[in-house]
Amino acid sequence: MIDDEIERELLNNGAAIVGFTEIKENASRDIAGLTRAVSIGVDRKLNENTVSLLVMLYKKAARFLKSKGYRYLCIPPDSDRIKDKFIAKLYHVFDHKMAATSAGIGWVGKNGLLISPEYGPRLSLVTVLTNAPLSAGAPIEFSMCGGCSLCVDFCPSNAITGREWSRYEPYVELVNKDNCASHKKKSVKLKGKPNCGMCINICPYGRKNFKGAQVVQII
Ligand code: B12
Ligand code: SF4
Ligand code: SF4
Repeated sequence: MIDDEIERELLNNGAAIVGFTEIKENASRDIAGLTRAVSIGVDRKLNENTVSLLVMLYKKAARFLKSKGYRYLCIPPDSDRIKDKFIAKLYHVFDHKMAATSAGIGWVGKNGLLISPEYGPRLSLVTVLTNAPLSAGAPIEFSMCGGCSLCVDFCPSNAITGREWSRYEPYVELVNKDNCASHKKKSVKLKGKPNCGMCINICPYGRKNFKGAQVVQII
């Protein structure tokens, strides 16, 4: 099956996880016809090397889909290099976390990030839209953060509101993006780029031997 083939190709080339989803209800007119999405996650923090790996993976997926005669549109991993281009406009109508929750890879945590049970918030994501007849995974409907509030308590800019995501109320304000962005600008730069990521480092999901957020104690 095409699903198995594309999944194998991506896993063999460095992806940690691959999911498929149907997007016709949530897509804008600009991408009508591309009703399926391949959501690809790599188990690495978002930095320059990770962006290169994600770009290599979406090109693999694109080449594969093209070879089978299907259309595709790759949504790039970060916005920096493509400001003012058409694709940057799509972030607000179609983003990587939406694809990943819809494909059943994980939920959106209180920290506003995609959390997978296996990898926590440590996945960096990329999405390829296509008209290939891929199967669709079962969407994740609710957050599994439970009683944990580590990211809320430790965010240095108080950006994390503590509210919970659900597929039925997906746009509640989880993170005050302005607070986060201005803190990142002031903090230590990593390879010339503003960075923080405390809300990734502190999250217990995806750590070895972790059984569930409810058992977390703040020390
Ligand atoms: C812009 C951006 C930022 C900006 C935000 C500025 C702003 N004013 O908007 C700033 C600079 C703050 C930022 C910070 C960070 N970012 Co950023 N960012 C992005 C970017 C480029 C676009 C996000 C966006 O605007 N999405 C559109 C809005 C509407 O979505 P949202 O509110 O973020 O998410 C909602 C939807 O996904 C919705 N949803 C989820 N499932 C479903 C299902 C359905 C059916 C529906 C309808 C909706 C829905 O629920 C979410 C919560 O409300 C994405 C890359 C991308 N193209 O997705 C990376 C991205 C989100 N960032 C990422 C990362 C890693 C970070 C940082 C950790 C970087 C760092 N080291 O400091 C921080 C974390 C901040 C935080 N806790 O959220 C990763 C997240 C990976 C993950 N596991 O989730 C992404 C996906 C990049 C990538 N390729 O991996 N980021
Ligand atoms: S990246 Fe830092 S400032 Fe932004 S939400 Fe996460 S912990 Fe808070
Ligand atoms: S640190 Fe806790 S509350 Fe925050 S995203 Fe992770 S599990 Fe959810």
